[in-house]
Amino acid sequence: MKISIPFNKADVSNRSVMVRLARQVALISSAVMFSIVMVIPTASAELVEEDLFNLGDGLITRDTQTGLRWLDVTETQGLSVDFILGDGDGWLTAGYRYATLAEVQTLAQNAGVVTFSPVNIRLEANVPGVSLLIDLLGNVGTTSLDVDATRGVAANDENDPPFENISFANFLLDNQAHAIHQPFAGSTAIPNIFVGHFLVQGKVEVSIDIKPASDPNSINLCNQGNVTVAILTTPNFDATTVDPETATLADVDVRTVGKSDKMMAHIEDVDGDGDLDLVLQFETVDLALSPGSLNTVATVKAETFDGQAVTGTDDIEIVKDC
Ligand SMILES: [Ca+2]
Ligand SMILES: [Ca+2]
Ligand SMILES: [Ca+2]
Ligand SMILES: [Ca+2]
Repeated sequence: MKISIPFNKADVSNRSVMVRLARQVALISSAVMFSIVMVIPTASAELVEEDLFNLGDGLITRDTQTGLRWLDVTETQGLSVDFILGDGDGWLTAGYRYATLAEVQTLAQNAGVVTFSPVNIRLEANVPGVSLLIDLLGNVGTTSLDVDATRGVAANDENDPPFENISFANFLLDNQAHAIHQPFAGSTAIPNIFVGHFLVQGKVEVSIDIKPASDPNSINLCNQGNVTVAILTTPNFDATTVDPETATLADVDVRTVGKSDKMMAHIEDVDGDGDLDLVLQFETVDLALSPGSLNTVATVKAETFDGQAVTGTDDIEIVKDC
């Protein structure tokens, strides 16, 4: 049976079906390896364009360094932030989320953008990374922008011919990269045809500090005590949203004590920068770590209370094994 689903932004139910199909199609696509390597800017990062709904649609850009899969911004063009966050079109159900500002910046760097201001990229058209991002993620731009307008993925602005631009207009709601191109004029509810959304699939990288206030992070595996790990709050991530019950360090759960198995986890501003961090204790002897060069980092894996996977790593030094 041939399944034909019209692409119509006004028809929410049809597009929701498309999103539900996306995972299946993505699996099929990756199975047949129908992907084109667009660029290899560095030895460690490749941006690979992949298909989502149909062979050759190129709607996904996979960053091999971060593991994130970026949805073309044109797929969410003209939608409001509230519509996306209300799971309109079913992107959230399909495992997509808003990228963080840091993730967008890393993507730009991996595309070869060398310098940009913290929020906006505004570079001349011949800058390779900007053109590449537009090639990969699509263009929700217009050719009649005001020169000073906040811009997104826009090419060949007729008012400003030397420039192609990618910028992140409104980092609303905890610095998530909601929008590219044109301001929302303060409303997340109003759709705007010049707005696309940076949606990604993949884990959130978080900052952690193993043994807060000590460096190097020496671990004596004979020690009967605990290793303390802080998940740090940053402008892009609120560590207090992490569910301690889901957290592991080197495959070990957070230590529990007492008759009621109370978790050794608490919230504290552990680095004294004014925001609250999550502090966790893990039993040292249980850690799945080995001495020598085998383990030079340790990884915390966890989920937020609303189910987003997060991961963070920090350097360690095993000083004694038992
Ligand atoms: Ca694409
Ligand atoms: Ca430390
Ligand atoms: Ca902080
Ligand atoms: Ca803090």
